[in-house]
Amino acid sequence: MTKLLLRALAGETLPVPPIWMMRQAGRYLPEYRATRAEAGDFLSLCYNPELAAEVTLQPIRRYGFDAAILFADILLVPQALGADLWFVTGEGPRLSTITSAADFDALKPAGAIHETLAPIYETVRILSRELPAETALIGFAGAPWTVATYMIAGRGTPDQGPAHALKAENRALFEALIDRITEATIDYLSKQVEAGAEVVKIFDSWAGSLEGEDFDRYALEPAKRIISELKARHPGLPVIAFPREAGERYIGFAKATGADCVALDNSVSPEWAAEHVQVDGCVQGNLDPKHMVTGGQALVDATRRVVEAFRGGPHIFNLGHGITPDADPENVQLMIDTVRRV
Ligand code: 1CP
Repeated sequence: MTKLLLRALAGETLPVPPIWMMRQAGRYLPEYRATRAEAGDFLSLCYNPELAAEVTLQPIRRYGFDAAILFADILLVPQALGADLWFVTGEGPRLSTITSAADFDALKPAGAIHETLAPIYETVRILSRELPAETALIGFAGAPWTVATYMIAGRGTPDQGPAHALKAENRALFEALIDRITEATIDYLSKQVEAGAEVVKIFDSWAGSLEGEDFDRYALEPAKRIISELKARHPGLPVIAFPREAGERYIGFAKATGADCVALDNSVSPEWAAEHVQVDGCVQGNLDPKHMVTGGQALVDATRRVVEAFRGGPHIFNLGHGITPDADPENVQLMIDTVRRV
């Protein structure tokens, strides 16, 4: 096993950590903007296997990252389940909402998602042929809670209020939705693995708004179910879990869910995470993405601090969240050079 990312995920402590970046294919890159314009719009890009593979490869060519992440979106699963999905320029995603039993009953069964998602599997097949031999291919999906927050509200929300409200008012319906997304996610990720994904990552971007028992029931339990089913179908498959802003709940999350690696956001300090989370195995993270905008010595210092903090155990270098469209591509190169030279 020579790919650095797979070695770190297997628990190896490496002299230089493998590097990739959340949202590494994205609007901060002029070549991404050009391909997206060629595709017409964001969803057309996601469903065009040649162009989606092209934007996935762009940051690999430019920077030589150790991993590529499939270009797609977590909101394709709701669409494949029958929700309407569109993107409003300058604002973000919009979906038809799930607020009643009738809305839920109109959704398709989990097994019906592949008709819509077939082009995504084709993108994975193209990538597994075209990526350099040393680059690992990461497939992904949103975690059930995060996907549910968008399906219930019909958009991104600062506090996930509509999802918390449905959970309080109609728990049976809320849980039926979580279950449907969980089943669809297992099938979706499983097909990505069959098509050539070597690692999968589960993005629970809004895990931090679940408290107490809700965190266990709707962040931890669904992750555990997805991971155990995937590992039963694909023995040895490495899984990265990202319960963003879980704070203290990062502790023990990998053990409790069976994840091989926990991705850390930048609200926790790398020293704290090394002591409390990396003790259980590989961690990924967690440079503040703002450094990709501001650059300079502060970027170099913060990058070194992350590398130093996690040097004693298995680590995948990454940002604490996605790179933003206003980032400077030269700062990404400076980060990479700093990681590979410290
Ligand atoms: O205008 C554009 O070109 C669209 C911007 C964009 C991009 C580049 C969106 C819309 N999605 C993506 C791709 C994407 N999304 C990837 C591709 C791989 C890569 O990382 O390079 C991945 C892994 C995602 C995952 C994703 N989508 C998450 C989880 C990670 C996170 O950022 O917390 C979430 C929450 C989404 C929803 C979504 N899609 C797009 C936007 C702007 C959003 C956030 C919407 C909101 O909350 O308001």
